[in-house]
Amino acid sequence: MVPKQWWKETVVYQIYPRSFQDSNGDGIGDLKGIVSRLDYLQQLGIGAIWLSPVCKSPQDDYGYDISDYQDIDPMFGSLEDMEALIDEAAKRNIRIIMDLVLNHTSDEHPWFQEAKKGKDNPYYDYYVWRDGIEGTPPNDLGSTFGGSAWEWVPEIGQYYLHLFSVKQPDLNWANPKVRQEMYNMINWWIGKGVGGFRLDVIDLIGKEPDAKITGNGPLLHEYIRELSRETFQKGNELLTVGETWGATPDIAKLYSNPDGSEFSMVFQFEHISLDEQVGKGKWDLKPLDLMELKTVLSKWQTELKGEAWNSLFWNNHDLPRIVSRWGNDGEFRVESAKMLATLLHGMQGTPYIYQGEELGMTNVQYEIEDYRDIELLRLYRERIEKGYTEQDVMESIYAKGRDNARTPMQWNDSKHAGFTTGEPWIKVNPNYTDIHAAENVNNPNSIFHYYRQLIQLRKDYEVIVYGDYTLIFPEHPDVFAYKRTLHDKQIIVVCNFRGYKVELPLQEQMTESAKLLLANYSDHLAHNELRPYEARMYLME
Ligand code: TEU
Ligand code: CA
Repeated sequence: MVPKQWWKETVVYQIYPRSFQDSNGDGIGDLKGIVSRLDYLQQLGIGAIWLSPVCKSPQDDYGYDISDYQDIDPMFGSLEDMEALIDEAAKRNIRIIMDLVLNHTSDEHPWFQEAKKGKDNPYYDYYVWRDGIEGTPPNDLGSTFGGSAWEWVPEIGQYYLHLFSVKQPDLNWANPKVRQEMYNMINWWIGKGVGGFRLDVIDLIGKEPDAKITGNGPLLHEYIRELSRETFQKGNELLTVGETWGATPDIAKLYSNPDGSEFSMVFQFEHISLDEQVGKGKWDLKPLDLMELKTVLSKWQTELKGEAWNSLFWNNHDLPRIVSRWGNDGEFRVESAKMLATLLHGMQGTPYIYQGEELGMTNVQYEIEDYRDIELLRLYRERIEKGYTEQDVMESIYAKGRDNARTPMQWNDSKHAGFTTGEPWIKVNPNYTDIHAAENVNNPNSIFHYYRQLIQLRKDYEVIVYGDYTLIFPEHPDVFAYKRTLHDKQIIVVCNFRGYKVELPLQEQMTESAKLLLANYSDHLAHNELRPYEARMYLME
């Protein structure tokens, strides 16, 4: 019996399979490798694994370009390996969340191979085709990965839309046949026993390209409600999380309406964009303003309360590693990694841990030829051609390149960090000799055990799951602090975001009964000051 809304009380771990654990020495992570690491994840205490795509794919966008939704790419294993993973995870009370890429397929998907044979082909309308205008694209819609979002196909005499790479043609969700194909495929996976789905760029399926509308299109929620009715609601308490870059709290109340009509929750990215120059996108940086972070995260905590459900994350396979981004990956790497974890895991919502975050894995600085991601390699070419200096471009790549998250998981200090016995598809971060799982698991004061304790506290104290959120010390320029209240219990979380000691009149918020639940310094000074990146969680009852 699956507990009702179990997904509110669990912590999800994201695996990027290609970089997690290789089992056959080809340098690429695979499903059997994941099975071999389930005991490690069970020890951490997580209840679900979000698996980045493992379906058949030419790997142009490393699996987010799918050519067969109902088969596993041989580089990751077989359908039997997938079924074994689902079963072995279930034995450890861990559910598998599949990554569904419904907005686009690979151009090597049979549907697209058929579609481009001619306008009279039954699959032509599975995709978005438009006439050009005097030999130019229909409009100036751009691809996320650079260049035009329109690609000319001479055999058809038209352009097709691709909001991502040219090898990722957008599906035409206005076509009921496309929607039904997707529903059939999802129900097939539900039948395999998956515990839920992550929906890749799902806010784009309502696009209206002629009006240059991509996210939050007029029919978006109609499509999502049909999708949910035809699939998720037929499953057994599935965790469904939509990736919605353009979500606001009001839109999120539709996406994660408690009536279950759409998703369990969404990934919103407002906090993730706070160190980007306004209107300039991810590559042009500005320092994080802590007051903005406090305002944004508090807004999402308070505005969704009782009406929708938050996801909580710092990292994923597209984002730089948080300890390098907003912590300190040098002198205070361990303290700041624990501080950032405390801030997130004390909040209302379902926390997500990205592989290696629980070890304090850091960003990397490689030579351009050692990078693999289509997005950053295109940025490099484009900006060098535009005359940017190599140093400027590399600084952006070091800070925000997606490969920061995709270097292999660091298991131990043996060759290639125990990730593979072969040559890894991408270099292992050279700091693996100091930062790896074996050291963490054997060290009770490690970041791993700190995350394990945070996960356990969420299981032990329902005030962490269901308590009301209140920001405290809102004006403090260096500290992010809040309290959670449920009936007669209160949690207080205080986090120093700075690399120096700060004063904090904490006793104003404390009662005599205050009990320290967790701290990232083994000894504690007086209540009224916090050391560099110091974090504490108190219980009052
Ligand atoms: O990402 C959506 C997306 O827009 C991101 O690619 C984001 O814009 C970019 O990473 C910013 O640097 C999803 C997947 O998470 C991503 O891995 C895929 O590349 C993309 O969709 C296309 O499927
Ligand atoms: Ca392998």
